[in-house]
Amino acid sequence: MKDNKETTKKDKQLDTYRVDYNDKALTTRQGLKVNDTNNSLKAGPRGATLLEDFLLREKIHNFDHERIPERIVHARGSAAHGYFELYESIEEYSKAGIFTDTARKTPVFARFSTVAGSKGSTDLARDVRGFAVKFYTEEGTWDLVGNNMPIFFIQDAMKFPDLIHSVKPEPNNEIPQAASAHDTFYDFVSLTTETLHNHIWVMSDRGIPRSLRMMEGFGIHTFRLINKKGEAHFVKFHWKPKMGVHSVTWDEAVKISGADADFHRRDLWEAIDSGQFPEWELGLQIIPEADEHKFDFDLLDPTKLIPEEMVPVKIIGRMVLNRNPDNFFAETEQVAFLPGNIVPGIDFTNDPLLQGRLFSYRDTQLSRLGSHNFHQLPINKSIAPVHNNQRDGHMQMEIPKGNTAYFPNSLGGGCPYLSSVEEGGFESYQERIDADKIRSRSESFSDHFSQPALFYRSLASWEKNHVIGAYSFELGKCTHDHIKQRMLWLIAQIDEALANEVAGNLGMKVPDDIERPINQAIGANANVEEHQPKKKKIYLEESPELSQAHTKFETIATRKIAFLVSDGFHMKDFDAMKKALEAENAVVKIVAPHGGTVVCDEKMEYKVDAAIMTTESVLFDAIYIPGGKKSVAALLNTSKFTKFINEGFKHCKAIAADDEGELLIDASAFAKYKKDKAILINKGAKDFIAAIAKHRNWERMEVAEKIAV
Ligand code: HDD
Repeated sequence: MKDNKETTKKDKQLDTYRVDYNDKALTTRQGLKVNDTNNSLKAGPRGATLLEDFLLREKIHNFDHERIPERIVHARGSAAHGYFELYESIEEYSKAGIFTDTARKTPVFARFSTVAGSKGSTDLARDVRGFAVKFYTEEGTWDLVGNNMPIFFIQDAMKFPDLIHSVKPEPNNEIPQAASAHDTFYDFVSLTTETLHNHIWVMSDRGIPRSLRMMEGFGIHTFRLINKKGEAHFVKFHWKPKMGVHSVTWDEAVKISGADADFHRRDLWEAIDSGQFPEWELGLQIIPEADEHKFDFDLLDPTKLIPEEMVPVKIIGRMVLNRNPDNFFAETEQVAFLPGNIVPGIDFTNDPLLQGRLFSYRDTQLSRLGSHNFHQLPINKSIAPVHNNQRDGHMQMEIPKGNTAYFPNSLGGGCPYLSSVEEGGFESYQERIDADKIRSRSESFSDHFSQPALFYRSLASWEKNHVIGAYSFELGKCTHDHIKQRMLWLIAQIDEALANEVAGNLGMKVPDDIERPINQAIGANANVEEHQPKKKKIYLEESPELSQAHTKFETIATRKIAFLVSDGFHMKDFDAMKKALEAENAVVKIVAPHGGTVVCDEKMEYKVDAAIMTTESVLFDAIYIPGGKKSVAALLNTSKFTKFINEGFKHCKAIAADDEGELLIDASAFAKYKKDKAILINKGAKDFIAAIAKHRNWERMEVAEKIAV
């Protein structure tokens, strides 16, 4: 492994907890050396087993308690260590050390997750992805707990349990796992129009990323930055992946879930392990306080984004993930993110979703991790020193000295002492509030259609087709017609053509009108028409930044290319292509009719990476078939190779062949589409590399859909 030699302060701290079992004797938990861990203590070889057996009791007792409750949402996750570094100080906006000191490398731990599925569910579920980053800053820990979509489903934390109960498996039979395509979710969505914006993002390609390394991250809420003078600016946080934003198709997602349910986890692990460190740039949308009411939507409404064309994203630094965890449980499972963890220079706003989160995360760690001392676990421990009068409780790991545990005190010399703002003491932003206490929602939160419509308008035609497919699949899985009808009517408020396409696939018609969903959030007595105007506001015709067609297509690093070969393949073709791809840091894998080795026409032996029966086309980004009569004849003899390339074509991937390799294409379902610009026969490595960098040839989609595999 190409490890990053620089160790951060956090890494040094973790090192004091790491235990290496190499060359060590097996012991009990008390350090007693053990001479037999295979047999229990018995009265005679055939028993009875004796209660005295403390070795048996300790081993079984520990095993019985190995599991902790999984996270109530975001249970399935993968994480890595790394660092954040700042390109330029933004001291005019924030006094946070992480945003002013360009000499620092702030250690981070980032965890990516799906939302609905259990800990052991597939990575490729259609879902939002969590994007949580723990910054171990010199001034204390800052957690930016976001998602890969810039908006959320609901506007008020009060609705979170309802949202999650509707999407999770249904309570009577615990079906379906890691899937939103069921009645209860659409019952809720169709009655809660504020969900439509986040929902259409999930229906888009953003809901099925190619890799955790190829998705954006967003802080979602509007936060505040505070500078040294105490002045505030509103801010939205963005993570922009260096590799661009790329996705798989739904057909691939379904098949990957069967072929390799750990596809994203493995991809992240292998990239870091091979020294191809994933990287994101941190960007800010900064809004002066004076502009708070300048927009057609409310900055405090987490179901709204600020189009980048209206407020550009200012790139200020980068995060690099360069080290895999040593232990999944101790690090990835025990890490506890709290949106309430902030540092001087960053502050909250009155976004009602954010305010509720400030309670929920600390609370949930208690049932998950079992003790309010979870901040002392190595992965959660701050690198800034911790001194306070909070005491005791389950699993206290420290030994606070002295006889005072209160403030003020004189017996302890007044310690631990308070810090002024100048000395780094945290002070909340002094926002003036003069209001009645009411249980209600602001009128400014009531437009639920304009932004999903903007999102849909901004997509490329192939992205729109994917959205149609996703809605059709999801609603097709619902069993109640009245739920489907409500959804169709609502989709029509976003885009009528979209709703008509989906209705056609469902064998239904878009209803002219429906019994209006009474949005409980706004109030049962509210005039729904007035609050959710059928006529959408168009404050921007399109926002190109929302489409993946405008992402980066610069690199093929870490892309996986399947080389289909059998004995007798042309070594010259093979070696030249492999060398060219590996020079770009792509990963070449030999797929052959059998495991073991294959022999080329020059009698050299090559190790097979995967026998065809153990792998699938959906696990690769592109396919290459070198020449060699005998080799290609063997591929033609094993029908799964034809299926392999048919699927590659269907999923719009680049396919290259040299010499006799073309015969496999001639035998495929797409033989008549050889002129496709990502089918490269005897074209050399350069064109193949360019086609792989494009991720997919989406222009092929119309014919690709006709390929039956
Ligand atoms: Fe949440 C976990 C992201 C709203 C309650 N949430 C959790 C994680 C992410 C998010 C990424 C996993 C963190 C990890 O890797 O450990 N959640 C969000 C975003 C939201 C959001 C971006 C809206 C903008 N969440 C939200 C609300 C509530 C919660 C409104 C409750 C009122 N979320 C939780 C939780 C979890 C959680 C139940 C489960 C595990 C945990 O906190 O640590 O407290």
